Amino acid sequence: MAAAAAAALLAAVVALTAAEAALVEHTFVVRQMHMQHLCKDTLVTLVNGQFPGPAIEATEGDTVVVHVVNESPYGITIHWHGVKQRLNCWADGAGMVTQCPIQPNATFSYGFNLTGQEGTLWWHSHVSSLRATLHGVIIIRPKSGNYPFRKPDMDVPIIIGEWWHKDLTEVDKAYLNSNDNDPAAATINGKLGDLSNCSGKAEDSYVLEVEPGKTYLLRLVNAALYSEYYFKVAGHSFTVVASDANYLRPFSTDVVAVAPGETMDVLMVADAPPCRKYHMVALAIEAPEPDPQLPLYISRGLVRYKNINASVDCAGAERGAVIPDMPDNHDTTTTFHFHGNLTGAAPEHPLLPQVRGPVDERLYIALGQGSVCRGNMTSCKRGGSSESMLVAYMNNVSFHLPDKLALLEARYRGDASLSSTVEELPSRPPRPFNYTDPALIPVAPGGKEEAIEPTRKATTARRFRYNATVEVVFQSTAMMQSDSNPMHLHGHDFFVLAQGHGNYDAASDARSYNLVDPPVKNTVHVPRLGWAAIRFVADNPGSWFLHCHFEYHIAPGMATVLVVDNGPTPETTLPPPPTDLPKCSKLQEQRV
Ligand SMILES: *[C@@H]1O[C@H](CO)[C@@H](O)[C@H](O)[C@H]1NC(C)=O
Ligand SMILES: *[C@@H]1O[C@H](CO)[C@@H](O)[C@H](O)[C@H]1NC(C)=O
Ligand SMILES: *[C@@H]1O[C@H](CO)[C@@H](O)[C@H](O)[C@H]1NC(C)=O
Ligand SMILES: *[C@@H]1O[C@H](CO)[C@@H](O)[C@H](O)[C@H]1NC(C)=O
Ligand SMILES: *[C@@H]1O[C@H](CO)[C@@H](O)[C@H](O)[C@H]1NC(C)=O
Ligand SMILES: *[C@@H]1O[C@H](CO)[C@@H](O)[C@H](O)[C@H]1NC(C)=O
Ligand SMILES: *[C@@H]1O[C@H](CO)[C@@H](O)[C@H](O)[C@H]1NC(C)=O
Ligand SMILES: *[C@@H]1O[C@H](CO)[C@@H](O)[C@H](O)[C@H]1NC(C)=O
Ligand SMILES: *[C@@H]1O[C@H](CO)[C@@H](O)[C@H](O)[C@H]1NC(C)=O
Ligand SMILES: [Cu+2]
Repeated sequence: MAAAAAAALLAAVVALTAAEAALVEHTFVVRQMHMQHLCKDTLVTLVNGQFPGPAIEATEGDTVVVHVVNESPYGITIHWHGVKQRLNCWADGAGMVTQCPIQPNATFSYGFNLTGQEGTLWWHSHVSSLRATLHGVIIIRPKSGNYPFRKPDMDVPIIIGEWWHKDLTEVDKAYLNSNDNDPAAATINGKLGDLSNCSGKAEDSYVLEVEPGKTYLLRLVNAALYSEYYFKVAGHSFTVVASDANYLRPFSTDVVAVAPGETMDVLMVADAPPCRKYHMVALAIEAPEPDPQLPLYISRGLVRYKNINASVDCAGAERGAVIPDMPDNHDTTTTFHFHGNLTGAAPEHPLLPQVRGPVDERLYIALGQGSVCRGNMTSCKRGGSSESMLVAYMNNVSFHLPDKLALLEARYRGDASLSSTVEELPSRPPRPFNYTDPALIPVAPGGKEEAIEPTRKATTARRFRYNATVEVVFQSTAMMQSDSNPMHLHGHDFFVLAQGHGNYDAASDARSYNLVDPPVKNTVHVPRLGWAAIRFVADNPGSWFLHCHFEYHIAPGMATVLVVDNGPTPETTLPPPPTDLPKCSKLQEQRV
C-alpha cells in the first residue's frame, strides 16, 4: 500500500520535471540504538542511526517524499515543522490531530511541496517526547540562487538539543508525578561538548572549521524539549537574516536567542585573528526564582581556522580558545529585545505577504498552569498537594488528545462520537485575573494562586471559516511558574505584530502594532510575564495544532486545534486522505 502510494507520488513528480521542480526523496528508518554519554549506556530512538537525524536539503518549489520505516517499538509520526502543507493537512504528522501513529513494523510515506518558503525549517516526531532524538534540519535554498543578502560560502546547520538519560516515553507521563524529569545535558549538533564529562573524560565538542574571510550561513534550530537558548561565538558577530523560513530585515548582534520550535538564520564572517580558536556556546535560559530551578545547561563547541595564509605566522599565538561572554542564564530581557528586533523583509521581498485587515476573529489566550484532582475526586487539596495534579492550559482548559481516532479524520468522516466531545476553545479567559502578578508563582498551601488553580481537561478546538483574518493575543501568566511560551501554529505562518511586558491592554497596546513590516513566523516567543500579538489568514483547510513548544507545557495540555473550513471551490478544499493513512491501534504511544 505504502509502495503504491509512493509510486503514484513518484509518477506525479516525474510529470513535474518540466516545471523544474525536483524530487527530494529520503528513507527514514526509525530504530532503537545504544549510545554512550556521560559514562552511561542509553537506548535511544533514531532515524538512520543519526543524532541529530538526516538533513533534508531542497530548493524552493521542490517536492519532498520521505518513506518512514518504523522499526521501533513505538507508534511514530513525523511533523514537518513550518512546512505550510497547503491543502495537504494529512501530511502534517501531528499525532492524533492529523493522523494516528505509524505502528511498529509499518511504513508510511509523507509527500509535500516546499512552495513559497526559503530558509531553515526542521522535522521532528510528534508523539510524546521522542522528538528529543528524532529530529533534523530542513534547508530550503532559493531556486534562482539569489539571496536577499550576501551569498554565503557555506551552510552550517546548528541544531541545539538535549541529551536525556531518561526513557523518553516516560518523560511525558512523569509530569503527572512531578518526578525528577530533567535532561542530562545540552547539545550542539548532537555533541555535549567539553564542559560535560564523567570521570574527568570530556565529551566531544562540535567543531566548525572556517576559512579566513569566508561567510557562513549558520542555520540555528532549537530542537530542545525544555529551554530557550542564547548562542554566541567568541570573537565573531552575526547578521540575522531569516527566521522560520521567512526573510528578515537584516540586523547585527553578537548574541542570538532561539526558543524551542524557532529557527534563526545568521551570517557569520570568519574575520577574527585566524591563529586562535574560538568557543561557540549554547546556554539555556530559565526564569529566576521563585520558579523551580534546573541545573545550568550549557554546550560548548569550537570554531577553528583552516587554510590560513602562509604569510601569517601563528608561532606566537595563544593556544587556549577564546571564551564568549554569555548573558546570565536568568536574563530574560536580552531574549525579549532580540525578538523585538525582528522585522520582516516585506514589502521588498516577493515571498512575504502583506498584513491584512480588518480582523474577523479575535482570541485572547492566557497560558499558564493549574491543577486537576487525581483519581475520581471532585474536590481535592491544591497548592502542591499530592491529591491534585499539575496541568498546563489555554484559557483554563488543559488540552486532552483523543486516543481512538485523529481529529482531522473524525471531522472528515463526520464521526460524531469523537466530534461531539470536542469543546470550543474560549475566546478569552473565562475569569480574568491579574495574569502577571508574580505573587501567583510559588506553589504552596495557602499561596495566592491556590484560589484560581482549579482547571479541567477537555479536547478543545476553534473553527474558522475559510479566508477569515484571525488575530490572537497570547498572554503568558505567572500561574504556578513564569516561563515564556514559544507558541507554534501548524499549517500557517503568521505576522508577529507586537510584544510587551505585563497584562495586555487592548486600548493602548494595539497602538504599538507593526502593520508595516512585522516578521513572519510559525513560532512566536511570548515573553515571560508578557504578551505577544499575531495575525494570520485562515486559508488552509484542515485541523491544525496550536501549542507551546516546551514539552513540560504541551504534554500537560497547553494546546488546542484550529479548524479551518473548506473554501467554496475545489482549489480551496482539502482532498481526501491517502488510502494508506495509518490506522490507530492499541499499540500507539499514548499521551497523558
Ligand atoms: C516487528 O518485526 C520483527 C521482525 O520480524 C519482530 O521480531 C517484532 O516482534 C515485530 N514487532 C511488532 C510490534 O510486531
Ligand atoms: C505539489 O505541487 C504540484 C505542482 O503544483 C501539485 O501537482 C501537487 O499536487 C503538489 N503536491 C502536494 C502534496 O501538495
Ligand atoms: C568535569 O566536570 C566537573 C563538573 O562540571 C568539573 O568541575 C571538572 O573540571 C571537569 N573535568 C574535566 C577534566 O573537564
Ligand atoms: C596572503 O597574504 C598576502 C599578503 O597579505 C596576500 O597578498 C595574498 O593574497 C594572501 N593569499 C591568500 C590566499 O589569501
Ligand atoms: C533591539 O535591541 C536593542 C539592543 O538589545 C534594544 O535596546 C532595543 O530595545 C531592541 N528593540 C526592540 C524593539 O525591542
Ligand atoms: C473511578 O471510579 C470508577 C467507578 O467507581 C472506578 O472503576 C475507577 O477505578 C476509579 N478510577 C480511579 C483512578 O480511581
Ligand atoms: C497586578 O500585579 C502587579 C504585581 O504585583 C501589580 O503591580 C499590579 O498593580 C496588579 N494589577 C492589578 C490591576 O491589580
Ligand atoms: C477554571 O475552570 C475550573 C473548572 O471548570 C473552574 O472551577 C475555575 O473557576 C476556573 N478558573 C478560572 C480562573 O477561570
Ligand atoms: C479573502 O478575503 C479577502 C479580504 O476580505 C478578499 O479580498 C478576498 O477576495 C477573499 N478571497 C477568497 C478566495 O475568498
Ligand atoms: Cu509554554
